[in-house]
Amino acid sequence: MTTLHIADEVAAALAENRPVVALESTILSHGLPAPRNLAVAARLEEVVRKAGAVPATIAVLDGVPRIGLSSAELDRVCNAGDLVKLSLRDLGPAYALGRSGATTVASTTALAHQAGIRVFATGGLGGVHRGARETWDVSADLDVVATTPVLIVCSGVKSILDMGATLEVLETRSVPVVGYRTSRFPAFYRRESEFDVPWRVENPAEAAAVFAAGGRGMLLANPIPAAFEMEAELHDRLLAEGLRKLVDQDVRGKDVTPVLLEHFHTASEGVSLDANEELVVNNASVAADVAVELFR
Ligand code: PSU
Ligand code: MN
Repeated sequence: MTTLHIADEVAAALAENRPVVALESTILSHGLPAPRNLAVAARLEEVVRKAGAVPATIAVLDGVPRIGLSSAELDRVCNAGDLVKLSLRDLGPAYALGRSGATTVASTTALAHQAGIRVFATGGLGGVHRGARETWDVSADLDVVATTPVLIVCSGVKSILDMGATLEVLETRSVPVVGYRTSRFPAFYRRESEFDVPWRVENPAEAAAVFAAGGRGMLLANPIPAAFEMEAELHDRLLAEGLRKLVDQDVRGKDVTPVLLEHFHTASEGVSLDANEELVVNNASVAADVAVELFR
């Protein structure tokens, strides 16, 4: 199997048993427009460092899986425009064919685990898509979180998905879903969905203890900061429009999430961009606090 390239700073932290937080690259290359994505990437690394952990942004460049990116590499992920979206099944082809790509939650989680990283921060988890009864479109993210002992901090799943079905699959696959200072499952742009979470913790130490005790992957569901929550009315309108666009343009498979996000960003004139940035930054900060507690 292809060997990982682990950045010096990350390798040193792992060797010395210091906290590391993995970050994904698909939200940068396919989820946020340039030049905003690079600014977000820098902020994510900054908040992780400030909390006392080492950031490891993950991507595949010229067939090499990289754990921790230099600023030139981050720049390439954010600006190259030709990076493919790599889920876990795409890693072998990308390595063998020397391709460059951004990693999703599924592939980032798997690579983080392979590198020995236990905590990962992202925006929203992929899940069961609306209409999955016909399309069978269920993100590989769910499978990987069920089989990989990594703690994933996210703001729930986007309301573009079938949230109830996603939560049912997480239960079936024995994935603990734990609310961070909330009893409701967050809905990405919105702090709360109509669904409850089975467990809740109040601080990073409790989150770390739950993860350590369970010995398996878990979701720490952290709502978007209140000041950046999208108004329900705007959110519901954009969602309805976005879903219609998918049907009109016959968008399928791995293009669904990027097309919907793009619609939100342009149609909300940046409101959803601010929301997206702030929730991911907040997740990175909580993930770093939890990682620090894990190593205490
Ligand atoms: N959620 C977001 N922004 C994103 C994604 C999810 O808010 O960019 C990305 C993540 O990388 C996630 C992927 O793993 O979309 C899920 O894609 P799919 O549904 O095709 O598995
Ligand atoms: Mn899919």
